[in-house]
Amino acid sequence: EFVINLLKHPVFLNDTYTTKFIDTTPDLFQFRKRRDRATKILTYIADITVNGHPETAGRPKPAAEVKTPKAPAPRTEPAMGTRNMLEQKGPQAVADWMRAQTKVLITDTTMRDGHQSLLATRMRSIDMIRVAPSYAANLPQLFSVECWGGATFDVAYRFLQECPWQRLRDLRAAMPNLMTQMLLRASNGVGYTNYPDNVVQAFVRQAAETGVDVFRVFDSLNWVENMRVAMDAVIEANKVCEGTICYTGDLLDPARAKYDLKYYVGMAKELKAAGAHVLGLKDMAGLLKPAAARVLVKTLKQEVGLPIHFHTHDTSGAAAATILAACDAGVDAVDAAMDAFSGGTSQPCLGSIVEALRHTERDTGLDISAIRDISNYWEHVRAQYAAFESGLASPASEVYLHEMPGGQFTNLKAQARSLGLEERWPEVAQAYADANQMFGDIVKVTPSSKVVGDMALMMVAQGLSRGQVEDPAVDVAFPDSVVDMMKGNLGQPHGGWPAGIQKKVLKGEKPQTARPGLGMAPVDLEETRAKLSAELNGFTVDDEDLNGYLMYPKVFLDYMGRHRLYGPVRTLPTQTFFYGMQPGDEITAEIDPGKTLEIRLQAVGETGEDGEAKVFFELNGQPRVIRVPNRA
Ligand code: 3PY
Ligand code: ZN
Repeated sequence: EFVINLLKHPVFLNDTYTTKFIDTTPDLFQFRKRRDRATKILTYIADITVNGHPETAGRPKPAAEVKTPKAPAPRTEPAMGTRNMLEQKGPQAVADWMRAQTKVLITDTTMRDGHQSLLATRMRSIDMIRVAPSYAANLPQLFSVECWGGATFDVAYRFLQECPWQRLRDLRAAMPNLMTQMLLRASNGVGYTNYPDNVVQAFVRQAAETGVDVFRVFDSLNWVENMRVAMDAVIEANKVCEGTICYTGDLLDPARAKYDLKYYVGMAKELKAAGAHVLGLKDMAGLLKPAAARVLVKTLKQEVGLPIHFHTHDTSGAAAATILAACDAGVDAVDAAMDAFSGGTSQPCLGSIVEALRHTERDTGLDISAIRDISNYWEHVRAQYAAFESGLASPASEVYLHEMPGGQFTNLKAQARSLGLEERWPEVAQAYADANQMFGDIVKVTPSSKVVGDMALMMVAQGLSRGQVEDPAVDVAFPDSVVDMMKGNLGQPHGGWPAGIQKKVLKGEKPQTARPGLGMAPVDLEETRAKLSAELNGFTVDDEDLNGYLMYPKVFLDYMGRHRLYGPVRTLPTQTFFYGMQPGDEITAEIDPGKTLEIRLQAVGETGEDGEAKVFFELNGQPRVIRVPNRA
């Protein structure tokens, strides 16, 4: 039995703060009274029922028959897993154990990269926490569960109105035998910009304490110099440091010789020297082809000696072939996603890889019926998020042209749509490739990929060719992100920035070549905590909140402001969260362990002269009327 404590976080217990958000949006809610959490939740449901959720407006709706998903029952007590090994013997022992296995080890990415790549990162914690005990009990042989970091951190606060730390704590508690894994953008933390060293260090310390076991650390320009602070912090926390190479280009193409075998081996050796326990091989766009994987994995194994953990995306449709080739070549661990969250811009299908390796030397030993049960659950989860589907229906060999990361592809498409450029997508893809070459053929992954995307959209929107952009005689107003990157604020790429474009972008300003963190003063953490607390009317700011604020000050404050109005909405079923309720609907929400609200929507009344709608509920059998402004 696991106790899933949804609500012990102080954010949910303290009710005394206000923020600018409330001051600046007085129309949102007229009431000033302190309200209990149940009333807040009812207010949220009433508001969404009357006004709709801004995130799902105008988007496809889940089918009428979609129900709250039910997780498969744990079949036994959780057996000992990798987490127990880490706790008892430390990260080096885990790495040694990895190398000693003949079986291929599997990481499930469904709870992080799977939905980040397929559903714009919108999966809510409750849908993960509900199935976590089934993972612990039924799939104890998993290497790890990737469930945190990357884009999930800010999306939780920003769009899902929930605390990412609490998600981590709950998942950690529900899977005590399995290693949790996160994606960390080195000095860029889980953000899009370089942070001061002590902010990165504090973030890693907190992530380790709240529940991350494996840190996959990468730099968006593959600059090891810019990874050390984060890697050192992971090692210091006694967690598994997966120092990661981002793969780009085409290893076997002589025309792309910038990223050849020597380059990757050199970087891998640097990562080993920097203390990596495991070598991550991150093919974020899914560009590594099977034959190249064979060569790369075999050589890295021979030359470096670290266990290798391979991550790819199935955008091309050929990723499973690459994974199997990597397995032949001796890769130690691979990433995959459960059926319903696999394929396309996500990872290849976990169950299919397990079956492909069955009865071979490298058999994973995972139970296919347990995988199927869990995967069926995920299918129901995905059905709830129809609003966030990208509509990408088939494999895209075009990925070899533009080289966009799986997590960016659908995002950039949505951005193009919002600029009215959707019809001209092939031009965007070409411009992305051109912008990449213009910047010197760089590694493209968050945040460098965003810079290339910004440039590409601008080129298409303004009808600029690469030649024109590079021509000193043509005036170009470059996107801020491009200026920032050319200044050296994301670090240095292999071979440096091309002098011509850098000069044009910077208009004579001198770029920096030192590690960006070197020039950043440390943040006074206690002073920041005190100021934040004052801004929140004396709310006690714990370390998790402080670290959330340091990564995303405005996003965090907005989250806190909404939290004061709406309370612990993370406990609502996903359908209710995004669509409100229909008269006659009944739901339950567990706002504390053992404290469950039974909520029934009776009716939505007329909107009065004051512009407020009355919404009639039954809360645990008692009638409650909630008034919300009708903004619809
Ligand atoms: C992220 O940084 O969020 C990524 O998924 C990069 O691949
Ligand atoms: Zn990925």
